[in-house]
Amino acid sequence: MSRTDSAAPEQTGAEALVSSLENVGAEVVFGIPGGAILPAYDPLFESTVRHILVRHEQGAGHAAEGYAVATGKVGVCMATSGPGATNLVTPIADAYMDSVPIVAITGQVAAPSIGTDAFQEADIRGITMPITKHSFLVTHPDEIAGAIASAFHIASTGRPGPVLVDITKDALQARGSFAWPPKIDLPGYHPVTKPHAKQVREAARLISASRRPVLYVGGGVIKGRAWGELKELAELTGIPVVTTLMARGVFPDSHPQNMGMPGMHGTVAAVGALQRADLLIALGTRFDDRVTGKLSSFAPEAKVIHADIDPAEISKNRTADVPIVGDSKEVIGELVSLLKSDDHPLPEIGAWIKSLYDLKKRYPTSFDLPDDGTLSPQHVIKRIGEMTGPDAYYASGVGQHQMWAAHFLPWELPGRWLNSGGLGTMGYCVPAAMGAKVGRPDSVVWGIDGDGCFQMTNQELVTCALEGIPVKIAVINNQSLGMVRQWQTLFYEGRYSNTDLKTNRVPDFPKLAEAMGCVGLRAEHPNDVDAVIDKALSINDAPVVVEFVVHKDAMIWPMVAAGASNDDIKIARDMAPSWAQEDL
Ligand SMILES: Cc1ncc(C[n+]2csc(CCOP(=O)(O)OP(=O)(O)O)c2C)c(N)n1
Repeated sequence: MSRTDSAAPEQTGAEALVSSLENVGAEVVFGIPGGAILPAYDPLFESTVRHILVRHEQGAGHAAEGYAVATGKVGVCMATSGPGATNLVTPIADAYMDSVPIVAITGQVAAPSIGTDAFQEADIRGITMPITKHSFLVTHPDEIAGAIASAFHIASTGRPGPVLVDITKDALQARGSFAWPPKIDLPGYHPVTKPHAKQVREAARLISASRRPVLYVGGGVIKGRAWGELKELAELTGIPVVTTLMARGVFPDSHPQNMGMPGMHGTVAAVGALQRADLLIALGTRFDDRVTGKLSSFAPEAKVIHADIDPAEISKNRTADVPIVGDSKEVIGELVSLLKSDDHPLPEIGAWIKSLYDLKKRYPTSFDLPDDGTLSPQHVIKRIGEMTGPDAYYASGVGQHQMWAAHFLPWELPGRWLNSGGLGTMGYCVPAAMGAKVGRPDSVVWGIDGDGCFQMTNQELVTCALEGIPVKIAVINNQSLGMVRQWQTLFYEGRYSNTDLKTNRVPDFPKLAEAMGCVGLRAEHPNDVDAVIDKALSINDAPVVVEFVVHKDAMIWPMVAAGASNDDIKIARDMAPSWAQEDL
């Protein structure tokens, strides 16, 4: 990029920033102004880019994530220097862990003041270095267009992720030349998308020879938009599929070959399939500890084909027998072509499939209704899904309600599920739902939140009310930090240290909702559930919060205790599945 392009028009850095956002196709920016970023807000006032004024920068970051996940486009958030920037740290880390393409733009103190402990100075680039895919510190107006164009390119290509653009105030104020498109100069950044043909052939050979293969499918297959290829591969070969927390919906739950979600709270069929497999075909997934349990005892008899766009993932946790670096759409597409040819016969897996279908039938995802007339959280979540349908977008917080949502919502379509899988960020739900609704205004967007999580970021409902973003939030109120309480029940002899939120009436969630400009509803009895969901679905001109007062002792099952082997999965307290019946 040239700093002396005489043909380029003169603009301030702030104008260059806004022009760059317009040129790169950004539709919306979630943010809050402040001193260092203030120059940028002046041209933004008249821009075609919509700015949504959030109530907390964490909300801006999660909203950018929600927008990105729901649309497949890059989400943008903006904050001032110092505390504005540090408030973005959690969503940036969240986006990094879950490979979500966002660009975070922060104001920085003027370049000569950097390092002087100037007012609201924070080295946000240094702070976020380990949790960004890349970051820029821009100190000259001529560099802004290139930094923004590069940031969008890096965030959205290869393995997606967050990119920070920190711009000094003097760079925003000074005049410089603006040229679009800028030259993007990223030496060394060439994500590999096309897999190595020899590796794919080797993978096809292993698949042909396998007798107990499993397609272990992660979020990378959604990011690669490879669900069509996945369905073709699964149906061509008959190989059973497990979909991780990040991949729910990439393969329909109603499909007989779908064994469900693997891992700590996975189904018996999914966990059992992985443990007994002789071949894992791992696609866009990272052998997360929540999936593998005790790594040394994970899938002990399996060879591993591991395909991922990020070479750093391959053999990170589990050594791959056949590593494949490439885009999931290309990898799966090429596997399908090979397995259709005579050189690579389809595997003989009839006995394996039959045994897994039996397992799935014997251990379906189910729950018991409380016998004291109180609400079952699982029933509530299931009914929300059944009454709303699979085409809606569903965000969740973190905790028991997240795991129930992962099991009981209708996961039939890809890209409808927004949750914080890697970082496990309480407070993700409300702002992520807001971002999703901004990106998908014609779709129903539900947030399934916990009473604990909701109290971390619910102020973004004010933003939703004022900006005309009619999300629907279900607060699953079990009056406690339920997931932590469950661990205390199981591993700390029921000593409930600091998990009782006492949220039976404080806060009064419907009143809080009304105070924020939303419609507030409540259901306390099983008979109220359908009526209140119906009512929520009928309101489309305001955000709705529905409090469901549920039984506080409901637990999420199945469960593999932290650090335990997946072989020790329990279907209820002290109840293990009867593996003896599995003769594989
Ligand atoms: C920011 C943050 N703080 C703490 C935790 C630890 N944590 C995980 S789940 C959970 C409880 C969540 O409670 P709630 O939102 O009521 O959901 P529930 O488990 O009851 O469904 C806590 C405290 C976390 N994941 N994130």
